[in-house]
Amino acid sequence: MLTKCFSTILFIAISLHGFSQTQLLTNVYNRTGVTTLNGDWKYIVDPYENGYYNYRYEPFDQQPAPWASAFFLNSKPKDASDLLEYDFDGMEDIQVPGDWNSQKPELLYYEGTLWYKKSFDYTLSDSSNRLFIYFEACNYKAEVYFNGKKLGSHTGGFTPFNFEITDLVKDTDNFIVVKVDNKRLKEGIPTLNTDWWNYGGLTREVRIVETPSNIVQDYTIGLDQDDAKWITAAITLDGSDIAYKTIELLIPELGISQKVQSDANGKASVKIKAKRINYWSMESPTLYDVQIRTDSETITDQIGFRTIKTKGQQILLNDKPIYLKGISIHEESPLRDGRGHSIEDARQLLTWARELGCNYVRLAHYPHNEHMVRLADQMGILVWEENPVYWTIEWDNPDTYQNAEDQLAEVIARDKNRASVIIWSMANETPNIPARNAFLTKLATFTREQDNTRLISAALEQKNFEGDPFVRTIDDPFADVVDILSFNQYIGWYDGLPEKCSKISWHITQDKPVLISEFGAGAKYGMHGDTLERWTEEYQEYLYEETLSMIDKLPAVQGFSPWVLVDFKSPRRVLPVIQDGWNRKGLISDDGKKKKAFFTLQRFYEQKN
Ligand code: GCB
Repeated sequence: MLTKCFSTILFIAISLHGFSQTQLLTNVYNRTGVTTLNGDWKYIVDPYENGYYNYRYEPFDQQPAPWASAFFLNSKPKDASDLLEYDFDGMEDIQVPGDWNSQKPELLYYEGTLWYKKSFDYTLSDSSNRLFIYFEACNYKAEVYFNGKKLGSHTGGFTPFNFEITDLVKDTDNFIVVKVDNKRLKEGIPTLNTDWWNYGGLTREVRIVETPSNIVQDYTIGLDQDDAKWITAAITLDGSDIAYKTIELLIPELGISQKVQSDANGKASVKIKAKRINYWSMESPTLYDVQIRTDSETITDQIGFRTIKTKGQQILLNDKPIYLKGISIHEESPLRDGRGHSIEDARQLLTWARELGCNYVRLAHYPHNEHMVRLADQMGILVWEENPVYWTIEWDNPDTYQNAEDQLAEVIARDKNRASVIIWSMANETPNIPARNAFLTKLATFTREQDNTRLISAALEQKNFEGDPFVRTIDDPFADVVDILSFNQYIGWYDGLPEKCSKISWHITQDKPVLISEFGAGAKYGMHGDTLERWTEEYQEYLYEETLSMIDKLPAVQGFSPWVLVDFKSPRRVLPVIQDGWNRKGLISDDGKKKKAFFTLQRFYEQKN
């Protein structure tokens, strides 16, 4: 990880460790040697988890000799007299990537276990090579088995994980079985209660990654945030022969070709003085081709170089103040039903954001797929990434904390080389109580240790100042921890009518940049009426007009991300005819039609320099 170790010009750390199965392979997005396992998989719906537990409710995968009825064995009857009560190959297909809810009408509301199976042949192109199976995301809990052996499990629905299968792969008849369980859990991250659809399944791509025996397992390359003339790089090798190896870092357009030697542990760090960098910015999102070469492989990436800081109430990109013209986005496909996962989904969402005039998006309320941040890098759109710590979770539960930390570590590992990502958000609308304060403070400390080159925030809540309903303040100890003070507010929707905005004054005392992370109102596309008639486009438009004029008078506000770009599915939203299972606060309807408020915000952003 990039941390304070870059204070010296050339620093090589020395330690030795092997590849653990859960350590994330870097940059699978761009790697060579990738074979997709997308497409048809067989599936079994298993609400009683009959393929996982025996009749004493003991997990089969913890028995010395699991019965053939354990689904992960993918058993077949040996002869006509053999009793077996499942057969993957006789089942229907399901598409990966994809959630099951939107693919199978009978599974729309299903929350529980579904087993996935895919068979494939695979021959290593070199017998000394290694093989990994990489999941971009699986919601929520995955138990992963390969050729009848357990590889491990993973918790958390929105971040990647991988396992090494080098010693288990055969030339023919491999089978991968994944038990996916999306039951909501009180102790989970997120917990039982959210305002979005709990899409289950192998929701993003699954890939087989073949690598040489010694690999570049991880790297962090970016600008020194204190001195933008320097590029810093930290590289970790993995394999049996990684000590004292020459690693070459090439950035041809900057004339950089720097050799560095790994330590006994396969780690290397270097700091390079760079001339004439075109810094990555919204107007000019320059990405440089970067190569990391070892004697066994070359990794390529496209990386932008920029600094991001705060100074008093300002946010500085490359030392210049910026105003974040944003919008919040859920990861739903704008092109079909269900969870978004494709580059086309990402492109449509970000193109709409661009059309709105945005230079910034809040990716709510969990890490979105990698296409989003890769495209944001290319398009010059700044990104807020969020951990799914939402509303009221089990603040006192150490396992819950660990789960939150793991999910955050995984998204940081995936996206730390993306210039577009400027904010790590710890949480959304959490209660101001001691256990939560301790939890989030620990999470923020962890995040800074992992990545001290970005800003930390969280969507907090506002409250009445000294009991006055017309004066609002942010009175929250976590406000002292964050770099950017963000809060959600729904004056005019959950809190009075739109004209209330003009009566509110703000008592914000923190000397930090302020972002309004949410405001909004529900409107059904095509429903028209008076400005005070709920659910009409006119009400939503009026609320935007009133809120924008309120915000414009607040000098501390450095940007905002209204709720939300597109209507999204939520089982909380049951009002017939109007909601029918959709949160209608989108500026765009679920079938892609722009509501009046879209143009109100677009006009505001046009005028805002
Ligand atoms: C919020 C939440 C968001 C909800 C939204 C709403 O404050 O952060 O997840 O969807 O309000 O529509 O009520």
